[in-house]
Amino acid sequence: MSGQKRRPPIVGRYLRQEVELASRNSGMPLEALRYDLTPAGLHYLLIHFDIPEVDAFAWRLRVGGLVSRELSLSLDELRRMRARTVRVTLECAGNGRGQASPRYPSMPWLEEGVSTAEWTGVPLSAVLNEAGLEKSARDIVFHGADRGFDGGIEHTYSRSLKVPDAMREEVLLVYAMNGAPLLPQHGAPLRLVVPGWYGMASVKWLERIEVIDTAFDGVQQALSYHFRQAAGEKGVPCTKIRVNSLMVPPGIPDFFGRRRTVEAGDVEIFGRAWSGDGDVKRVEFAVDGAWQDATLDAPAGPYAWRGWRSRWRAAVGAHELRCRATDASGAVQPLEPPWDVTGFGNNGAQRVEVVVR
Ligand SMILES: Nc1nc2c(c(=O)[nH]1)N[C@H]1C(S)=C(S)[C@@H](COP(=O)(O)O)O[C@H]1N2
Ligand SMILES: [Mo]
Repeated sequence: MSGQKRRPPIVGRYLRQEVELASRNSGMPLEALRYDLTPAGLHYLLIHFDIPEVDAFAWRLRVGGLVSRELSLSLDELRRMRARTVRVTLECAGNGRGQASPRYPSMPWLEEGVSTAEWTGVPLSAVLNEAGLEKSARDIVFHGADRGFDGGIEHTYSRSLKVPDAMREEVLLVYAMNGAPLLPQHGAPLRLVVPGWYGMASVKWLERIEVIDTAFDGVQQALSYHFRQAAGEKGVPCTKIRVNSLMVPPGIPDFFGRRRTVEAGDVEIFGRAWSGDGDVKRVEFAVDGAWQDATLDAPAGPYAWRGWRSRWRAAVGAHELRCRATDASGAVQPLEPPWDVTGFGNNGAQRVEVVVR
């Protein structure tokens, strides 16, 4: 499947199809970086097909395949199980794609495909233990209720995890977001949340869990969501979120083009940094290429973004502000977008153009 022909890259203007995708899949406005927990209505969205119609009363989660006991669980039955809440920063693997040139024709995120919520649900491991995995179990497949075409192939949105990744205690079957019932656009009545991994792993509108003894070869697993230097390569699967950071753009924006105007004097810059591969250890902030360490807020949990701040003495003129984070694995954000054929994993340092008056 990896040899499948993909769409050719684009240099220049956005296509009508990209604008359509961008209108359906809203991003988080960068000023919402201020909230520790992104209000549900400001949380970014990525919906490949249509939001499916699901009747929560008739709905059941089916668990089958290589298990000792097949399960069929209602929402009430899941709600009666021991619940857990985890604060998680989700980021779309395609975040930043729209800044690369040439770019891959898909959702043209600039940098707003990231948000943080508190997700409540049942640990996936509890349900899998209840079903009892057979010795031969290799992949756990999660099937959503949504269906469509990509690259000419009709499929249901389905993704898999290997058994050790699925059994991590913080991987949840989620029915509530920020303390309220899950909204239709975020996967109601039940979704998977895989903390630390790019968003594609967190399957929404979950209907069926299937345990298999082979490597799952669905479109969203085996064809899409791979880092590739060149088209046609097998590639490396997207998993953990790369270290990344953003700032709230200071001052006030222009309606068309969003260039910032800032008053001269002391400006407090605030932002967030996150990584799926260890805690954020350092954030640096730069004005016109002069880097300095920012001050980190207290960590907000192993899977949530961390606040940072820096003071800027803004002098009259045009300036470029940037930020970059380093995580516990030693990874640092690159200054330019790392190359990837389909535009995944762009954690290149943010650029904010401002005019100080
Ligand atoms: N069933 C299903 N699950 C899905 C998707 C989808 O299109 N269908 N999109 C995935 C992608 S690519 C991302 S980034 C996250 C986005 O979750 P959110 O819309 O709740 O922010 O959901 C993931 N789960
Ligand atoms: Mo995504």
